[in-house]
Amino acid sequence: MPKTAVAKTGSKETTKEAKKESKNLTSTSIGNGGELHQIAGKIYPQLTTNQGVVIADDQNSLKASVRGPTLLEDFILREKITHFDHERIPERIVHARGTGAHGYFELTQSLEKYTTAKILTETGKQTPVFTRISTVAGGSGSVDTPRDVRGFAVKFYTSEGNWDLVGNNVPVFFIQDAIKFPDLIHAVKMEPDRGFPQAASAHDTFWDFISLTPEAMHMVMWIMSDRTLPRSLRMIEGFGVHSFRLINKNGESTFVKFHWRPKAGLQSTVWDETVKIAGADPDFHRRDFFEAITAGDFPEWELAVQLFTEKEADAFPFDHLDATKLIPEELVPLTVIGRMVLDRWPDNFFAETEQVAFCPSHLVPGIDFSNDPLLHGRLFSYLDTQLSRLGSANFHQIPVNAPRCPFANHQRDGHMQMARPVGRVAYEPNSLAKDAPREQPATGFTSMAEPVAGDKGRIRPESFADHYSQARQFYVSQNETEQAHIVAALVFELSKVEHPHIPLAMVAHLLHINEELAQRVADGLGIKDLPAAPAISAEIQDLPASPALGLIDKMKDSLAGRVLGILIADGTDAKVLEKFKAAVTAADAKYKIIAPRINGVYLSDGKEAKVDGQLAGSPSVIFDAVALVLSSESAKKLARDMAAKGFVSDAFSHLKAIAYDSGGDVLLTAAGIDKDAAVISTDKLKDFIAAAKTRLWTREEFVRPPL
Ligand code: HDD
Repeated sequence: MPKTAVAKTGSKETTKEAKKESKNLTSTSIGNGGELHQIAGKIYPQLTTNQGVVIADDQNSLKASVRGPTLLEDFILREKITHFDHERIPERIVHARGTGAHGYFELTQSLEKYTTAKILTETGKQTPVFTRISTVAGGSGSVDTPRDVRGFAVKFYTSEGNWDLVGNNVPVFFIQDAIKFPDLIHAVKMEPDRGFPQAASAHDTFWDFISLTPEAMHMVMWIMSDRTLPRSLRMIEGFGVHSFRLINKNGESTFVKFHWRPKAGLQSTVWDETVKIAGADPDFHRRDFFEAITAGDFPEWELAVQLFTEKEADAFPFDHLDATKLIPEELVPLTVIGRMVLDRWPDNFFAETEQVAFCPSHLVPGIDFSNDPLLHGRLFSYLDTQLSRLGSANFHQIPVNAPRCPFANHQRDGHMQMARPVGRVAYEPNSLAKDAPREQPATGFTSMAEPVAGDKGRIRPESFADHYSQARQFYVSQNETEQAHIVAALVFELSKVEHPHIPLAMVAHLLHINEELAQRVADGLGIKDLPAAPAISAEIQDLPASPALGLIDKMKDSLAGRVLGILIADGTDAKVLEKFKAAVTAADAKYKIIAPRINGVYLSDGKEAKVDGQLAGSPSVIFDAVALVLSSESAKKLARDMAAKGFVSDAFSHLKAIAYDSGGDVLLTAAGIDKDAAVISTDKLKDFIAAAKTRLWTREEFVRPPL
């Protein structure tokens, strides 16, 4: 027996700790429920095969002799390698990269007048949820921060069955009909002949498709805004996008749109920062979410609804069944009806975040679909994709997908069947099993009895024809900075396109949205002669600006949930540092100490500082604001260090507040920073805290002159 595998089994250790540990371990590891054994005083469960056979040696495969061939007989080796070979499942064709968490939803205002759904009528009750937030285009190993829409999918484990609200952080979509979805996704994903770019829309095929799809123009305005560059997953809005129906006890229907609004307010990064974050921390959003939840700083959203009748909908100047349109809040105000708190990180990423299966077709009685043709295609697509992704019609039995209310029917068998139904009856109606599940006509799910008439055909309604009015409304609702960022994004993306006719076609569309926008983008691309705007069939309306569509004004005037980076080095004034840390903590923010070395940094009082990050691996892009608390000696040395100068100049370029003491001042000078209102001495901590809550937008014209 090899030395490494000395495993004494059968120890009957009964201390409290041992019992606790065995409970934890056996509850999370299938097949390890057997006896405990002890190595070096620590209690472990026995390592076994999947058949429960205790393994004596997990370090060496079975050989014919000491230097001889490995034997096929080694069932332990083969089981282990076979399982490993099958560990990956097909990643989601879209939204492959995601981060999920458990939590609860609590209704604060009943919608009893509109629906029978208990989740929307029982106030005060906490319903468990699992929420997954994702990027769309990139693979599961792609970075967290490309310019991309974020998926916002919530599974409510209601007492009446699972309800999945599968939305995005943008309230509209690219296309009006689901039949175009494969084309859209093929266009945005990496180009098939070359296998790049990964997680990026800045390439020919995406913009080719978009330039030939006028209905995408409204969504294009949203994705070119900073909404697609979130600072944190805790700081994005969520939208159900489609209209749904609520059905009350009299069978009456009211249309509804669902909105999630983050308690932490909205916040985005600027493009240059986003690009650098991708290198500094590809898991930036996942890590941020993990750190917030495990620190008890739970992400929270309000759920709000827009409610409107069929008659009101008929009077809208657009068709609410068209997913490229939103309903301005000025037209139908939002009513907050509840809140969602995410308070538990999953135990296992694969078991939960990867295997969670959302389907817009998962509805509960009292909620119903509208006739949005995009939604209807989705009702098919998600169930279908789960079958290929999870490999079995029994995916609903995976714990993260299983309803938390009783469920019973006569569906049987199939791959990976976990249930063990008893009895001889697997059909209904039946007279043989009195306790078999039966239909419930009074309380079960019924579809709204909507009258339907008309000619069958591959038809697009005339009411879907206006593709530009809301795009225009979005653009005029942005402030100067936000507009400048949209221009810069379009110029960046279209500059990556190799075929010149494509940017030209895009500029032509932009002319319908806003002439100044089109001109600025054309200038940025070096296009001298503006193209003609494409012919259109619907008149473009000048809709009033809607403040709800902006972003910067939705940033919260608070440091809660933000993270500051404090750059220190040998000799940092311990008192200044302490005062600074206390002020940040009092403002509800977190901080991380960054230094040239992770260990052995001594402060002015001779004590060793606890350092969270080494300078080269912790650039300022991963912080909301920074402080430079340095001795003059250290500052002089750092003044020759590009990582230190980059720390400062990036913070400045990304419009962040910077606090400095006398040593910090030396570094500011070395980095060539001209002090402005948000570069503040550590003597004025209050001013710094106020400045750190936002960004100094007026600085932008000095660091990035608008196009
Ligand atoms: Fe989709 C995943 C959101 C249109 C087909 N979609 C997926 C996810 C989100 C959305 C958040 C990830 C769910 C998760 O975390 O597992 N999708 C949307 C929104 C849309 C939309 C808000 C428009 C309003 N999707 C859409 C259409 C189709 C799909 C029109 C197909 C006809 N979507 C899928 C899919 C995915 C998916 C292929 C991939 C993985 C999955 O379903 O579970 O079926």
